[in-house]
Amino acid sequence: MTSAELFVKALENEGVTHVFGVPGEENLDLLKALGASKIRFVVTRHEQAAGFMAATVGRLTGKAGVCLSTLGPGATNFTTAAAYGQLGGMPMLMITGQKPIRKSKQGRFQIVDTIDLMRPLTKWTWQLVSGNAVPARVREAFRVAEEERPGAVHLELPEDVAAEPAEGEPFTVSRVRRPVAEEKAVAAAAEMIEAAKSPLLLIGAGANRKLTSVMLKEFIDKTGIPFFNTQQGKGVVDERHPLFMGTAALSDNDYLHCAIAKADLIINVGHDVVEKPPFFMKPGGTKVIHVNFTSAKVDEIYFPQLEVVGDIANAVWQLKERLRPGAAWDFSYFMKIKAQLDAHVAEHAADPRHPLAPQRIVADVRRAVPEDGIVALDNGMYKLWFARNYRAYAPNTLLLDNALASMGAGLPSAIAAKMVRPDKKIVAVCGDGGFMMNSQELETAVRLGLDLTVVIINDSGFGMIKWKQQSMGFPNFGLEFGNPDFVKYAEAYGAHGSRASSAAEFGALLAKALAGKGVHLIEVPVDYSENDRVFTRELKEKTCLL
Ligand SMILES: Cc1ncc(C[n+]2csc(CCOP(=O)(O)OP(=O)(O)O)c2C)c(N)n1
Ligand SMILES: [Mg+2]
Repeated sequence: MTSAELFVKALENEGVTHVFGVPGEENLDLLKALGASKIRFVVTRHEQAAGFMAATVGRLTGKAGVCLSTLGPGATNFTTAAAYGQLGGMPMLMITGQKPIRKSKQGRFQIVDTIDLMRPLTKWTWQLVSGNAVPARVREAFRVAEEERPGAVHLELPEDVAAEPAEGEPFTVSRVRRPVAEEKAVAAAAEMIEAAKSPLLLIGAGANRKLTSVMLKEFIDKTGIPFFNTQQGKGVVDERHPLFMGTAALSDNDYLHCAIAKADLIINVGHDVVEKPPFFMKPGGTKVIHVNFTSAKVDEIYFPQLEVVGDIANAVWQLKERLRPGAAWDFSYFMKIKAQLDAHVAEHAADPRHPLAPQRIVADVRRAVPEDGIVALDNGMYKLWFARNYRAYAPNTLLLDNALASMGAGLPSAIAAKMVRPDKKIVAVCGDGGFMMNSQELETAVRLGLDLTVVIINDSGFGMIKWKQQSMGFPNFGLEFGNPDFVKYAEAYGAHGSRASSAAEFGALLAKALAGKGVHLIEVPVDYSENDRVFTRELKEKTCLL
């Protein structure tokens, strides 16, 4: 047995089903071992895409997704995906090759210090120097990647180490129960919530765990406390719930912020400060109870007054068991704001204009996608519209990145979602900018025979930055580009291409694509004048209801 074969045995032992990547000659022993295993090796057309796919597998399954690249340029191409997994709290393992470490005929050709390169981007990075260390290092890699808070890890397997004989068996995967919140902390939190007048529950990314989602629903139903979420907390509790107050896609000035300003206490379950702030704390303002696996990272805008640290699902359950309705609880103002927000979100949902209003695009996608269908967003202006206006009905049904907020992940994450959730309808929503950053993966999707719909929102520019530029009063400069003919582009890959030539046609094309086989690309032109009208003017100028 070679170290490479033992490595693959260890991956199998961890339950790995897919490895995504672009191999180089330094990976050939590992590739051979993968070829002989049950694990599916998925060739991608860029390492960054392979990394986004591995991170998405981790996000959807809770088990580290795995990707593979060569040394030097392959490893440097992994860096954005490493940051994506790391900031996004998605467990992933990156494996890179390296020239032989004992004796190399190639001098320093292609060599960068990949271990040091990965250090600031991962939870753990390690070079294997002996085959016999494989079982321990692989187990440690998975343990670290999957442990709260999850993230990226990296192992370097040099060419000579991969080829050498190795002995041993993979380590048994141990089951760990997380420590639970201390009873006194829970009692103090319950007391604070009971004494509040208008408490509000915030659901963040860390609450996106199966059991937590169930507990939160019970907590809300029992207490009647209204809730809102962060972008990465979307869908943890069904957003059709009558107590759902919206998503904090903006940090301030949204309708939701009227409610936040009126709340005297926010019970923050699982929010991670790596996300764009859902609101700004002010000294002497609304108090916050931090409920999370780990203690709060404090800064100028986040300094909770009480912390309940431990397994989140258990903490929410303990709180639910203990809480009695507060004598002064009054949620009537929140319900007024909810009605106002719901009416605002419904505006323009059937707007007939062409190019389409972003609100119409969101509403049409929601109408077309089944309850458990998954929408994977790339990063651009439409992400704000989806985060505010799209109602997610189940956990992980709106995959967006509000941590690194990198362009280019929409299509790769949709591909990965389809691979681990083959029974679900999957739609990637990308801007014309972000799509073109990894559009080569259309070939991967077609080659894999996936049924996938890709929506491209076309404004011939970097719309999000154009909106910011405009709202700063700067002249329009440096943010516009031309696009390929997207219909022909799709067809060149063997995908189906179409263009929405009217507002009504968009919904029809979506329905057809979702019912059909193969990869469907739908180009939809967007009218981004709504960005300025709603975000810069309407929201900033409105005053909160009394
Ligand atoms: C890799 C990367 N580069 C740059 C940015 C900065 N950025 C954020 S949104 C955006 C524009 C995105 O354009 P597009 O994908 O066309 O979406 P649109 O905003 O036009 O809808 C840019 C350049 C980023 N987030 N990620
Ligand atoms: Mg654009």
